[in-house]
Amino acid sequence: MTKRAKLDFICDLTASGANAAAYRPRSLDGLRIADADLRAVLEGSRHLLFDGGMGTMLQAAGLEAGALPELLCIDEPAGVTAIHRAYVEAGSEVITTNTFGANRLKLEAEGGGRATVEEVFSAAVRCAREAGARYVAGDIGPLGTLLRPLGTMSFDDAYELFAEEVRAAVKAGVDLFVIETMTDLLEIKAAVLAAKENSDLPIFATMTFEGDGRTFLGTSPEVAAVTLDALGVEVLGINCSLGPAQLAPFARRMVAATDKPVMVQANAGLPRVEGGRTVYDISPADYAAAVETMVADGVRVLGGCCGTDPDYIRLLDGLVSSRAVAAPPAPVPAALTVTSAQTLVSLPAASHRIAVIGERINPTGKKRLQAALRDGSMDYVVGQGISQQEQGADILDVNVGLPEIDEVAAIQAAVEQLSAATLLPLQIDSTDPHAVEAGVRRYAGKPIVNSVNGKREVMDQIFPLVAHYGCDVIGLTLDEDGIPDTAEARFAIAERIVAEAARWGVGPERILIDCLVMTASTNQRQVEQILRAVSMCKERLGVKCALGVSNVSFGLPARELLNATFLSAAFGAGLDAPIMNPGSARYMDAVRAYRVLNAEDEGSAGFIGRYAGWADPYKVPAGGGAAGAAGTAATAAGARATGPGAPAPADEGSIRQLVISGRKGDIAAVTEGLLKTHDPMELINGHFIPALDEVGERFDRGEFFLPQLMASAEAARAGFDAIKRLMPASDIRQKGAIALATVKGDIHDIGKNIVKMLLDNYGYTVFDLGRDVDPQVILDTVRERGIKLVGLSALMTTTVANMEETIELLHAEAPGIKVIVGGAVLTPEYAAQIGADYYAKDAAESARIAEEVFDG
Ligand code: B1M
Repeated sequence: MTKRAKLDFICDLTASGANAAAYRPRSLDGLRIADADLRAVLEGSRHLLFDGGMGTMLQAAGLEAGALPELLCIDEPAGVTAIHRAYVEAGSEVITTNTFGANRLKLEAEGGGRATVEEVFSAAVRCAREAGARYVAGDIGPLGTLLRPLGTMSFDDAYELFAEEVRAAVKAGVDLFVIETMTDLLEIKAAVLAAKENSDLPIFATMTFEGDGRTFLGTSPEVAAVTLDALGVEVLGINCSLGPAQLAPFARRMVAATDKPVMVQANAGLPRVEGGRTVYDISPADYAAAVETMVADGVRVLGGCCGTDPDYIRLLDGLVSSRAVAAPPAPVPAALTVTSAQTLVSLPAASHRIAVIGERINPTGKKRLQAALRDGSMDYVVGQGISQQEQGADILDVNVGLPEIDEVAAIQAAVEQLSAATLLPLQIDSTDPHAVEAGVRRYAGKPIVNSVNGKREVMDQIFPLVAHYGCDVIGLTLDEDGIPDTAEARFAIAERIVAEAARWGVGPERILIDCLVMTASTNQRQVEQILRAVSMCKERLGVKCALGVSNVSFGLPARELLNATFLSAAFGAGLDAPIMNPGSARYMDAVRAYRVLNAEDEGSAGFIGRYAGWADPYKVPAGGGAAGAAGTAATAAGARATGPGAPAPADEGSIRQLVISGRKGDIAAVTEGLLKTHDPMELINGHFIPALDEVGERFDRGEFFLPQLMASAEAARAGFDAIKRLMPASDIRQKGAIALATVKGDIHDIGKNIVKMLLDNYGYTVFDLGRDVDPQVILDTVRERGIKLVGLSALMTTTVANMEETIELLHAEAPGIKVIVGGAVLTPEYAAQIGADYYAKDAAESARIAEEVFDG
């Protein structure tokens, strides 16, 4: 039986303490490590040499890969073994099995179900062993399909596919795993957990970065290093995509972010197609020279990826022939680190830095949020996340616990959707360990768990989860006797929490102690005790401190004034992470001002940018007189407040804002309101499209990543749906039939859908063939329906070639057909060049052209 059969199973056993073994802190002693040399590698004192590319070698050997190269392990074992052997002879200590795509999905879809996962791994390991491999690495590549929310596959299904590979590899006798070429942090997390929970072998895990230093989904080398390290992999690093010289700066950044050994398997450069063959430009000598600098920078595990062959490996063997590491790298300075797939928040142990934890996603006392959670709607939760990000939060607390809802399901949905719509790391907040596990397990990043406390039962439930999933944790200073009154007694509980955490391998740098704020109206003398407790914990335990700030003012007037004053005092006592409403301009003023005084805002640049020209409500009027009255202050602060409760302003500006921030929940109502006074096409051309353009520009500048592009597209689509519902139907029907499609390889369909909406409205019968449409499907439709006019859309330079191919096919096979092309990437000249009959710059133009074709 596997260690993880089902989520409840793990949690329930953990709750009773019986499953502690499944969650024991990962250490080298608990692993099955082939020999002392491999152990030395994992300890960072020895180099290790992998092999190089497999695909290019298969081609060079004349082995026809057919549908899936992995099947060659069964069909052509001698050929695969010969390639492995060439690498062994060149010096490779690790041979990677030819199983990159050997998951059930691919074996069924592309391999025709000819072999099972077990059969492929068994044959692959046999090939590697027969070649004389010293160590055999079970190779696991991406599943080839996107995980939710970007794609359709669930985390749990991805996990199960990877677990099948892991079990098959273990049965076949691998010595370690190499999980590689991953671009999605959530997918690599599923693979790592599958390896960790279904084997006791070392895990090597690498991600693939683009030239801008981010993976396809926006993960940086630092985020990858911190998250994979926290998950417990033994070796982490980079593979594929670029040559070693281009990857060297990324490798350096990884080495600076983790104490684990770093591995790099670069390509022999970016692949180019020349005369129908894929070629790589970097020679073995140049490759080795670039790898040498990486070795000097602290990279410990070497090898090659696409385009490399035994000649490259032979030179790398020469580079690290003694295998002894020249000098141990300096340890990475301790810090509390929290990540999302795109963002790293780091609070160094050696200095005082502030991270604001947004508290608004918590149903306590919030009727709208409670109602949304009861309805199962996450739009409001996502809106709160986006607002807090815009207001300056660094981390989002996520609490969706209501007695009458399924909290496990709700937290999964909230985590999934917040990860898609915001860039901020999350803090999973629940008193139910099942909900905590459901949230942290499926989160693409290293979250904070809120919270553990000094109660034995709670520590037994929460620390195993924190250890297993590599999280940070908030420790509350309360225990079976409640919250103590004195600073000393609070400190004593914190000390117990830190000691228990150590048993689970969770060091003080991963802990935030919350000394629990009491209200000044009933416990006035406690405020000083709380601040003293913060100072004691900071100075003596080496932890960071969090506080829920606003409790201090319950029952008193001018709460924001008291809270902001307390916040400043708490910063002085050492508070690192206030849990607060970033929508309060007053609190954020205090945070930004403190960041200047704390030398955190270097050169006060952030402060000056924000406050230069600020109309200070307390400014003494010229000529003397009293300082601003409280009323003035409240008005001024209110004017700047962008609190989450504030309704979305119903003007054109808000369409732009709603699309850019990806709020699909509010956009329909705002659009409907504007349609009362605006022409639909004016809204589309004047507001929606410029907003999408701005999103595209931010994406270009690297300020936005794919999840945000997606969220904006969905918001725009929700607005267009509202326009479509309300657009007056045209009187004239059935003027002619038109087929519309976004061309093969391109999934952008917003523009095409607008064109369809307008042409429908002009009375044409539109056959919308969707997006990513094969030329043959368009031709078949044209023939079946006797269509005279086709509209093609393409938005990427890479898909214009497919547009040209479609036009050629239509003109050749359906004489007399007319083709209109459109899409932001096209120009009239280019349209003519690829053989289009018409170019439409926008939807209105396509209606004019249709009129010419049918009536003209
Ligand atoms: Co993508 N994307 N995107 N994207 N995306 C662009 C196009 C991009 C320019 C952004 C950028 O880098 N600045 C860039 C292309 C770069 C290039 O090749 N030159 C890009 C990229 C790179 C990508 C990905 C590769 C990102 C990645 O994964 N790393 C990926 C590609 C996936 C694929 O297609 N294989 C990708 C994915 C996505 C989302 C899924 C997240 C989403 C699309 C959602 C969807 O469409 N369902 C998306 C979005 C939203 C955009 C931007 C931001 C907006 C596109 C849009 O809808 N514009 C875009 C940046 C930009 O264009 N500013 C960008 C508004 C739309 C109304 O305009 O389609 O031009 P448009 O339509 C107009 C006219 O052109 C004309 O009428 C329309 C209405 O007036 N028209 C026709 C269009 N088709 C017509 C057909 C006709 C007539 C008129 O026939 C009769």
